[in-house]
Amino acid sequence: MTKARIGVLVMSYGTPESLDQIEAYYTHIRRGNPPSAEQLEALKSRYEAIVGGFFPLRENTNKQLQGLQETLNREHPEIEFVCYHGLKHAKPFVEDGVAQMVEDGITEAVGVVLAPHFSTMSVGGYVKRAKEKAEELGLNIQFVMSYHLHPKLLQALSSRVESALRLFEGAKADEVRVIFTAHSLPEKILEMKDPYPDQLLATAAAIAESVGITNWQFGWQSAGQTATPWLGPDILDVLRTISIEEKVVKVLLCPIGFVSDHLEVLYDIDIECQSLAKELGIHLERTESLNTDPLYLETLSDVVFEKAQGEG
Ligand code: FEC
Repeated sequence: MTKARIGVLVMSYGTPESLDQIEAYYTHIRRGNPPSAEQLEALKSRYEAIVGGFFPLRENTNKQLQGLQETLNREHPEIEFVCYHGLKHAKPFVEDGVAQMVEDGITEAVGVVLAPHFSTMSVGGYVKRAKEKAEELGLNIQFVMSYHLHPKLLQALSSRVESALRLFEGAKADEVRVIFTAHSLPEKILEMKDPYPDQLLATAAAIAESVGITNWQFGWQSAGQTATPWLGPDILDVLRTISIEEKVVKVLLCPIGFVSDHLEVLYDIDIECQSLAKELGIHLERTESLNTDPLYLETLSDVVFEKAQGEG
């Protein structure tokens, strides 16, 4: 008997592969509006400043996709799972991934985004594009919408918080302020009753409970430079406020909205937040990114398998 074959569309943000691709990438993010020369230079210099290679997201996403495919096929040998990239702002685009599946003869598929929390503007955007292309090509595809409270995800994140707290040698229990962060979005998502902020707070509260910390809060990061207001408080303002008003000197940042090392972690936290922390006299640490943590890959494998079985 031949095995059932299921395609998995692994959707993620996408990144340029070289400095000369940044303009096209940025233009795509800005829905076809090219950035000004100053905006382009500012973005280029952020990529050039990050440690660990210019574009680590590409390699990390490749490894996550490979790891997910291996985990799925190891845990469910009765099915053949084949994973495909579907990137939001770079090639292969979400639509390319769907088209490739159809070309390869796949008829049943599951889509999952490498971001645990649902927002109409993030996960909703990926799903809409994949659905439209799948309908056009006659592919049957189901989507995982969020997995922010999956026990293995919480376990992976909690153990990262515990390890990073040990970097504050000699600190008393609850002396370190733990700040959970995620990518900000335009405030207008609140009018749409978007679940994004509540899902993020639920993840943060579950980690805090499992680690046994009470000294924690939430902050938004990486807001865009647009005329419309974005969700706040911004993490840089949070650092200033807790330093000035509460005299906090030990801070651990835990970017729960991201699953990989990339610009928003390696620049926005490791360079921008770290430099402000130094100015303020704060000892700042960050939890390690999930990248290919087996618990994260098992989380993805579980939610994809459940969806393929018509559950979840
Ligand atoms: O390392 C890399 O090359 C890519 C890092 C990267 C990730 C990422 C994830 C998210 N974003 C989300 C929302 C927005 C909205 C805008 C926006 C703009 C940018 C720009 C860059 C960028 N984002 Fe991003 N994002 C990453 C990188 N993002 C670069 C453009 C310059 C800038 O504003 O900094 C505003 C778009 C607009 O102008 O309309 C909104 C969300 C996530 C997390 C979920 C996900 O991964 O999809 C939400 C990684």
